[in-house]
Amino acid sequence: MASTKTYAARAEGYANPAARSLLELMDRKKTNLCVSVDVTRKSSLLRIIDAVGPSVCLVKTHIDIIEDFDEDLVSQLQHLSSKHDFLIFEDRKFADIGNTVALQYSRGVHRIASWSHITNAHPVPGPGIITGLASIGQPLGRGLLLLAEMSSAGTLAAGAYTSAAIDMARAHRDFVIGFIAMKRFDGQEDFLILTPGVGLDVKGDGMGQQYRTPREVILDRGCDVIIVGRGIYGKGEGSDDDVIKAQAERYREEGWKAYLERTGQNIV
Ligand code: 5BU
Repeated sequence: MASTKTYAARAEGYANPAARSLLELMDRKKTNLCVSVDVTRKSSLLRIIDAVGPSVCLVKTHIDIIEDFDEDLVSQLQHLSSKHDFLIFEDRKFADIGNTVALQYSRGVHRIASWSHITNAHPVPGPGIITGLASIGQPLGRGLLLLAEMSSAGTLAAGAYTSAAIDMARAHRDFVIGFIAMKRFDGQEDFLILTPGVGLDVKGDGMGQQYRTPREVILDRGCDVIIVGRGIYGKGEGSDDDVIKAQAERYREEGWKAYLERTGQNIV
């Protein structure tokens, strides 16, 4: 059962380099926290990432909301990734035919595949979306997550749609490393489950987002990585660094405690 095995033990089961690196570094850094940084200025993005860096395994970006994006931002992001030992996840949510997503992933101003270790896609177009993204990402050692479920109220990604997403992933295990989902699914294969909609202080945002605690997500639902945004950086372009650092550590501790309990490693 993937949910009771340690991250380190599961790393060995993955041929995909991004999945392997992620699990190894989660074990090494003792963190299952991904911080999602949804700010619009390059300076805010880099400041927040530098502040949360010691606490995270993964930093999630929406690069298309940055108003002053440039090549230097990518260099600095890569520098922070080495400095603090975390991977980068561009939450691009690709959703087109294979040929188009291959271009969106590799070209344009953002050239996502060149710097993002992990990205994600909606299964809605069918398996061609995986073939298209894999043609670019696989030679670079990248990994893909499929959106099997979403955290927002009223999501259509449920039931038969979710089952079809799992089947698509099973057929492409070399490149599809897991899911964005709200719970672990039964099955023989080990997939990574990354889960947004995590907050300790509020239940929603008035725009459909629904929050659960790290404990509910990691311990009760068997997910692997908690994705936390505003619960850590606050509002707008972000709180002060010391507040952000303290919040990141608070979520890291909660997530890690739940993982230790799940895997029977809790120190009494
Ligand atoms: P928040 O500030 O913790 O609510 O941010 C959550 C982030 O996760 C945000 O970047 C969303 O785009 C992203 N997200 C989500 O909230 N729910 C989903 O189902 C998916 C992504 Br997929």
